[in-house]
Amino acid sequence: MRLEFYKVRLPFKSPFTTSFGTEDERVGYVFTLENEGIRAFSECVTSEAPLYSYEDNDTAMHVIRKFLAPMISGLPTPDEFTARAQAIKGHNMAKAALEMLLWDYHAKAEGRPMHQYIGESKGYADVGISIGIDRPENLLKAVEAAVQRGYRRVKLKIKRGMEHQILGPVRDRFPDIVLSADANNDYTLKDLDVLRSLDRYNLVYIEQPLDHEDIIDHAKLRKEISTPICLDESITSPDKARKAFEVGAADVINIKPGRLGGFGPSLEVVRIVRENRAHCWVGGMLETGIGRAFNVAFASLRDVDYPGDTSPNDKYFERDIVLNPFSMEDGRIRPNAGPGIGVTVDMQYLRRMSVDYGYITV
Ligand code: OSB
Ligand code: MG
Repeated sequence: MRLEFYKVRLPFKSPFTTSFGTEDERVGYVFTLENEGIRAFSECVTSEAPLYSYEDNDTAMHVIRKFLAPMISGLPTPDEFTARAQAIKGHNMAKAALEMLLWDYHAKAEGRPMHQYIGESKGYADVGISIGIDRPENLLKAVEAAVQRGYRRVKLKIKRGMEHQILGPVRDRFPDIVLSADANNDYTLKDLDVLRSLDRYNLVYIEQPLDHEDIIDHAKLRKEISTPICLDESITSPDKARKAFEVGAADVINIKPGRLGGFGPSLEVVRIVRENRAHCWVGGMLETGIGRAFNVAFASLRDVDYPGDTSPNDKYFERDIVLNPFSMEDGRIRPNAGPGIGVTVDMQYLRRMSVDYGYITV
C-alpha cells in the first residue's frame, strides 16, 4: 500500500501574526491513501519553523517516514496505531497525521460521517475567530466584521508590551462581546502586574500566557488573577491535562488534535475536562480544508462546550484545496454529512499547489 504525501503551499488572504511570528501562507503535508476503493485524507499541522512547538514539517516527515508509516501497515484502528506508536517519544503532530488518516479511513469503511463516528455530536460547531496582531484601527475593523458575520467569540492575539493597545480599543468599542486573548507563551511570572491588569477587560479566558511546557507557574498565576486560564501549548497529552487540573493550572483547555497526537487522546482530554467540570474548545493551526474538516467534526461534539477557532475556509484562503468549503450561519458550522471527513479534494489544484509529492510503501 502507498502512503502518499503532498507538501502543499497555499497563500493566505492576509498575513497572520502571533507573538512568535508572521505567516503568509500555509505550508504543510497532506496525506492520502487508497485501499479497497476507499480514499482517506489527513493533514499534518506542523509548519516550516518550530515556533509553536518543537515539531516542524521536516521533523514530522522524518519521523513518519522512518518510524510511524510502517505502523499503519494493515490499517489498524486508530487506538491500535496509538498503542504501536507509544514507544516513540513526542512527535504528536506526526502521530496525529497518521492517526487521523486512520480515523478517516475507518469512518469511510463503515460509511459514517466523522462527527457521528467519534462520539455524540450536536450536528453543528459553535465558531469563534482568531484575529492576528495588527494595528488598532485594523483590529477594530476586523472585530466589527467578525461581529457582523456572527462569530460567537472573538480571540485577539496579544504580545508582551502590546496587550493594552490591542485589547483596550476593542473592549471599549465592543463592551459586550465574548472576548479572549492568546499570548502564545509570551509572558513569565515577572509580568504578573501586567497580566493582572488584563482583568479589567473581562476576558472569557487568557490563552497560554506562560511557558509552552509549564503548568506550575500557570497554577500560581491562576491564584493571582481573576481572568480564567486556558491552556493550549502546555497540554500535549491526557496526562498533562489531568495534572493541569490537579495543580489548578487551568479553567479551560484548547484541544488541538494535532498537538495531542490525534482524536483518540483528544477524546480522552474531553473526558478529563468533564470530570473536572472545566471547559474546552477546538483550536486551529491555520489548516487547509482537510485539517479543518477534522476540527469541525470534533468541535461539534456535545462535550466541547465553548466556541472554537474553526472559521470557515474563506477566512484564510481565496481558494482552498477542497471543493466543499464550510459556510457559517448564525456563528455555527455544520460538519460534512458525507462519509469520514466528507471533503471533496480538488486533486488537480492540490497537485498544482504542491511543492513536493511522494509516497512511502507501507
Ligand atoms: O495558538 O491557537 C494558536 C494559529 C497557529 C498557531 C497557533 C495558534 C493559531 C491560532 C489560529 O490561533 C487558529 C486558526 O484559526 O486556525
Ligand atoms: Mg493558542
